[in-house]
Amino acid sequence: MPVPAFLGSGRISRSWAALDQKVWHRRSVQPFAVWLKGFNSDELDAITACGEKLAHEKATIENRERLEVSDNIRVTRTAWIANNPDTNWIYDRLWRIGYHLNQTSYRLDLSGVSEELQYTIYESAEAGHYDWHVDHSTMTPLPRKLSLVLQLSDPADYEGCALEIRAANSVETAPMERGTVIAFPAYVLHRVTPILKGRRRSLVSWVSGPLLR
Ligand SMILES: O=C(O)CCC(=O)C(=O)O
Ligand SMILES: [Fe+2]
Repeated sequence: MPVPAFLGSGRISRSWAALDQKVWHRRSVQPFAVWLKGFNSDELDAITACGEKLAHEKATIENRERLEVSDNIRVTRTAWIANNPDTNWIYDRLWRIGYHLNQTSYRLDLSGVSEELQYTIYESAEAGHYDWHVDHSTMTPLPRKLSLVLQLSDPADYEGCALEIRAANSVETAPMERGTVIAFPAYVLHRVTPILKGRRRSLVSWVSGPLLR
């Protein structure tokens, strides 16, 4: 899938203040921002090994301030990667990537990654998926402002299971290349379409900050 030119990754050579009004407008309305090759294959293997060692639980959704399993909305296995000296490098990298993408795209007021990282598994055997939802929630310790999704799987290892983000009048598919980080504001509607073949893994992280006002 061709990636639009404005979604390119790499070093930010100019500060956001230097963006002219047109460029700023184009960047601020994009439904998601992308950082290609955020992690190399050894690092992705290490994250996957770390996630595989954990106990995987059936994922829940939030309904009236309670967490519940709801198969018609979400069939996913999840585990939580805690922040410790062995895993801190993953938190650090995600924060740096999220920070830079936010500077050039959304300019939300962010303070850091304050929740554990969600290691996520979609299995074709159970038709894993996650229907339209937003990540913003009143139940998290701090407001989720920016969602980050790291593609841990090679797209050759599965079919379906596309991360789709709702734009104004269209639905956009996020890039699937292994190592890509996709960022979008936590109140933006998104979904993961049913997995048809194989297994897909992702790492989801939320960057939080002061209350929206
Ligand atoms: O796995 C993905 O691509 C996204 C998952 C997601 O939206 C979530 O867990 O909130
Ligand atoms: Fe989500």
